[in-house]
Amino acid sequence: MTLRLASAGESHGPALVAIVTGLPAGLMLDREAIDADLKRRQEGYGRSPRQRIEQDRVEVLAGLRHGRTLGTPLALVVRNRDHENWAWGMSPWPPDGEPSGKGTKRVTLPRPGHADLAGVLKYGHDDVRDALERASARHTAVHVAAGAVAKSLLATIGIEVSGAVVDEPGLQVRIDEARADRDTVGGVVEIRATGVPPGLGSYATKEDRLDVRLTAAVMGIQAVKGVEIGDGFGLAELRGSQAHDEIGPDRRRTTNRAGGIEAGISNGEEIVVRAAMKPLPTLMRPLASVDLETGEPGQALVERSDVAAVEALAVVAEAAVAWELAVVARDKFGGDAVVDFVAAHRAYLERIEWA
Ligand code: EPS
Repeated sequence: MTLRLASAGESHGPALVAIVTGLPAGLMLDREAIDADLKRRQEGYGRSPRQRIEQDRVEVLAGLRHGRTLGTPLALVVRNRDHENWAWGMSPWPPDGEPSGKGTKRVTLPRPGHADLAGVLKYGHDDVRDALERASARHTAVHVAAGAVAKSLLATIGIEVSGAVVDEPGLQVRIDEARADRDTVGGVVEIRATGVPPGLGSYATKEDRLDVRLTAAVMGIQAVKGVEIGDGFGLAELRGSQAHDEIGPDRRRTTNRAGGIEAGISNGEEIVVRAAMKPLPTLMRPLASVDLETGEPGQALVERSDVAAVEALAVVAEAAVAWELAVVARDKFGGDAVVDFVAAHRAYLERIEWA
């Protein structure tokens, strides 16, 4: 049974939605745990005033009864509370009445670093808003909700995933300084997964490789420009004798430079994924751009924005890693009911004699 996720939603549209298929029946979901992850994503120093408007909560429209999955598609919704201020500008249907609220004026000044310019060229839009709304990181909210569902599934087989900003004592000061300069900053996050048995993912095809799946998922998050597994780029500077993790008599490693993945397969050690986030592209002191309507030089669109969202990235990347691990775990252990999934995992650990 393949676990799949499809999502839709614009930043200031009515809602963000996700459909999850391939979950086993009988998985208990905890609404508070999902909402706690949504809250964590909204917190963090340096976020935009938008976060005072949104209070993200998950709604479930299908696939769940009394907190237990039915083995049918799970439909998740996170509403955009800000939509009421954009009801005319972001109306899915031609709006009634005179233009009012936000998003009524055409945007023609693309921001360097955002989807704006390539987006309008590619899709033939004449309003940059038509590109930026979906490219916005707002829709990561519903992916965090799906990631929380994935974490519930992984918990049944003892896998835990957690993300954090890589220890940077000066981050708050860096954010304050950037805000004072009307600028933005990025940062680095690290995701760790414990309890992953050897044998998730495969060297058989490129698509099956766990490192391909994890790096693609994390690279797919807005503003991520680099992803590494384990010691990643640092390994290039070492000799083989220093770079690899030797195998002890218990088949465990004394080091974990590979970040828990060798040849595209988990090796039983902690999985470690790191991601670098670029400084966010919406600047209060805008960069040079061109007016797409007049062809005149101009300054990029200035919108309310985050100064930094690196703490949010830690939560979003945690969800992405959890999601991919859940996909490969579903591929390996299958099962229509969660008890079948758990039993297949137990039988596998017994076969490989892995405690
Ligand atoms: C974003 C721009 C800002 C952020 C948004 C991501 O949106 P707004 O223009 O409404 O202030 O706040 O992030 C979120 C809304 C969120 O919930 O994370 C962008 O351009 O990517």
